[in-house]
Amino acid sequence: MTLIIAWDRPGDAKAVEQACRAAVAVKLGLPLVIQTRGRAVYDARRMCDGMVIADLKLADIGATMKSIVDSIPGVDGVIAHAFVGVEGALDELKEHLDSKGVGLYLLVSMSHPGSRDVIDQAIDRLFDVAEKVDPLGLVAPATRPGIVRMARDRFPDKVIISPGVGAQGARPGDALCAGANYEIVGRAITRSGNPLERALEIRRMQEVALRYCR
Ligand code: BMP
Repeated sequence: MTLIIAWDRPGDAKAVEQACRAAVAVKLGLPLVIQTRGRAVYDARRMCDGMVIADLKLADIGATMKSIVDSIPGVDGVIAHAFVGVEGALDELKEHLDSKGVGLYLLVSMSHPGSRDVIDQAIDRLFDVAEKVDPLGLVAPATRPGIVRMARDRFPDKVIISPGVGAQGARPGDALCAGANYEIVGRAITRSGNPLERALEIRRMQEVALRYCR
């Protein structure tokens, strides 16, 4: 399975419950985590069989990131920004998550055009950070497959997860063809009339794309 469902709004619970049958994981957005005061973690566990990743977009000193993580128990993975750097930040977070058996995903580039303003200009330095921290995986944008390809070339063994498919314009399979392991899809599924059917359709489109690009 190559699909991760992005669940960002409490009102999308029913859609997520249906669609997650076709997905390997559910990524919980920060608005959802805040609005449900963390209860979405338990709801996702109850509704879906796959992994639960909290997209907390951590970007702070180590002590604060650790305390944020501790306030959202029960997840399999969390997402943090690579740009905060290693010493006193991601080194402490990684050690803390390792002790809890929670996977770290480092975000090295974003799917919106403004990522080019600052983040993408420092992509090599962000890759250096990722190399030092040694996370379980990386977040890289499906909307810019060239960056996914760079990430895959530099990190042959990391799990790469890619948002931006559907509502943000990337096509199913664009990031997979560039080397991502999973594509993250939210609104294109949660706002469709038949979320499970749409998720299965996206998976079929991924398979077709992979057949032609590999
Ligand atoms: P959608 O498929 O509805 O555009 O949702 C994408 C999800 O991925 C949202 O939860 C968004 O916050 C997240 N995301 C993103 O779109 N771009 C990034 O660079 C990083 C993200 O986590």
